[in-house]
Amino acid sequence: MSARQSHVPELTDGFHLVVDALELNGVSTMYGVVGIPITDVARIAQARGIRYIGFRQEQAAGHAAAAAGFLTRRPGICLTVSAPGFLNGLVALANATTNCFPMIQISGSSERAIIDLQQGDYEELDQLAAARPYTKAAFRVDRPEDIGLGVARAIRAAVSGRPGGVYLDLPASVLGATLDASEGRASLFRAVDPAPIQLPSAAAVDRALGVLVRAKRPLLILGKGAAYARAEGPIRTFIESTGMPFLSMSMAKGLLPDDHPQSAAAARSLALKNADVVMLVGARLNWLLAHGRSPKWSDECRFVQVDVSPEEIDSNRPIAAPVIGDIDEAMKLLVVALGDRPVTAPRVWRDAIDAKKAQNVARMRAHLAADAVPMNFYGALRAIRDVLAERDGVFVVNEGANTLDFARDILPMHEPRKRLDSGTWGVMGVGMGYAIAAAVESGRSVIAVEGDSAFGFSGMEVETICRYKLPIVVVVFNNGGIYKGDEVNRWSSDPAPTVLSRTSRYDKLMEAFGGTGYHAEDPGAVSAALESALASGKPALVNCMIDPTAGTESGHLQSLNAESTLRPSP
Ligand code: ADP
Ligand code: TZD
Ligand code: MG
Repeated sequence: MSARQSHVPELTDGFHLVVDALELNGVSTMYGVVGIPITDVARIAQARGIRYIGFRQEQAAGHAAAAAGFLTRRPGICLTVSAPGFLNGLVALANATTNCFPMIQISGSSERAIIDLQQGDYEELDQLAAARPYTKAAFRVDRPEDIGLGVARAIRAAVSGRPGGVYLDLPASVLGATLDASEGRASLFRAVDPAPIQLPSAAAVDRALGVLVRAKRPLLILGKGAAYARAEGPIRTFIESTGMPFLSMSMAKGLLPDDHPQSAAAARSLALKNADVVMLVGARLNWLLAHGRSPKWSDECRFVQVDVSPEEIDSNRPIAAPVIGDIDEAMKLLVVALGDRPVTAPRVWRDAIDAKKAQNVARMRAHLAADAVPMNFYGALRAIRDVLAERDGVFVVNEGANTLDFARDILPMHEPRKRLDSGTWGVMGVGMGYAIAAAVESGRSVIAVEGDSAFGFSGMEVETICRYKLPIVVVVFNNGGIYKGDEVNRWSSDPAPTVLSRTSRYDKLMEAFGGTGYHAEDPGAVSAALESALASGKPALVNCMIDPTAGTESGHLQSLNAESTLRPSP
């Protein structure tokens, strides 16, 4: 070897530094769609032992990353190409931010100098500017030696405080730039304590108990922030020692089992309307809780709110006792404080809730037993419920309108963080991404209960499910439409706006990619299909035929649906 060659420095480049930085910070899985300029990020990640799950469309990959973030409390990573790939992923990043899920979208981008002068580069877009309004934070790395810092800042921004979506822009020139390997190594670091636990003050805890002690009709509402905080231990102790009735928002279901005697789920309206003190634990007073306003709520109701985000307080109703901090820690402090200042939910209130529950449970039982022909939501969901009752650890993913509303009420959850659904935005298209992330991150089985419209938003990811051989059973509730399948277009021969083809055989789509398809027209066929699919642990899809007249427009959200009083007459 000549003296000259021996001085050639060992080199690294932006591609390697990105992967090195992610690995150093504990990232073990990435979701995405590759292409110019980020393909080698995925290859190098695989070479380093980071799992890369390649999707058919970025939106589903992004939803997978978001769900991974919710389930693991580490930022889910979504890798996208420039401009259109970036924009496809941005929907999921915005949805993650809205839902308070930690996620980082890492996107390649084109030549800055050309983008900034709008000279028409390949996939030209000012991605950083486009991402900023929809994210918790957005960064661009303009020099390879800043990659380590950019990754660390992105991680910290995603998981600290209220978690959310973070955008990290990596121009192709930075990915391809080389630098001395030792200089590169020295530029990387592991973020220390990226999500520091915050504690509420003793005064805040005391104030909260002061409000609760005087309550005649207290109610506790659990939201998905409590699920994210993994606070089921102290929450259960608090609820059981106070005797307070509780309601679980959909993704908080299972923190305490739905059949817990203090669950007020089957008396929800009565509980909301009559409560005089409501304690919100990781739940926002947004549209999902009617903003805390009448007529659903009492105007006299006072609030205790446990949340990590101080700006959330007073957003809809004045909060008498804000408790700002991590829910797990806050609930532990509240439990300790109960020792000196016990809170007891009055018996008459609990009895009133129990009486209403008994009525509603009997009514639901009759619906579930009715066995309507053709099969309706009740029959199909009874079958799914009974199969789930025999198994632990199965995830339920759920989207649609009626399919969502009925399944949320009928499928009981017994374990925390096992239900993933349309969430804060009521968004369609999350189903396959959420199901894939749940299976990838946990190795457990997933049942995705999907409206036929909802499934269509990410249906091609069935190929992804098959390619990675994931234990996912997709159940498509085929009622031939958005909400219903029986609308007739009174004005032309085109299908009506809400109509989809009811003759669709979604099961064949799964078969096309090597999975198992089932077609079910009655509850018995649904349970047989589910039993066999879950036992096999292989990808499956049940085309579950539902009466096209069974749903209602907008599901449970009719009050939000603006309808024209001036529709033309036929
Ligand atoms: P849901 O839709 O279930 O009602 P939301 O998404 O509206 O729940 O509310 C979740 C809330 O939980 C957010 O206000 C968020 O700031 C809060 N949160 C998330 N993680 C934590 C945590 N670890 N500790 C405290 N609050 C948290
Ligand atoms: N697009 C996106 C991204 N999210 C949405 N929520 C909608 C459109 C509007 N929308 C709903 O709010 S529910 C729904 C749409 C299109 C589908 C309902 O039909 P479904 O469920 O087949 O999924 P049901 O059981 O037929 O009601
Ligand atoms: Mg439908």
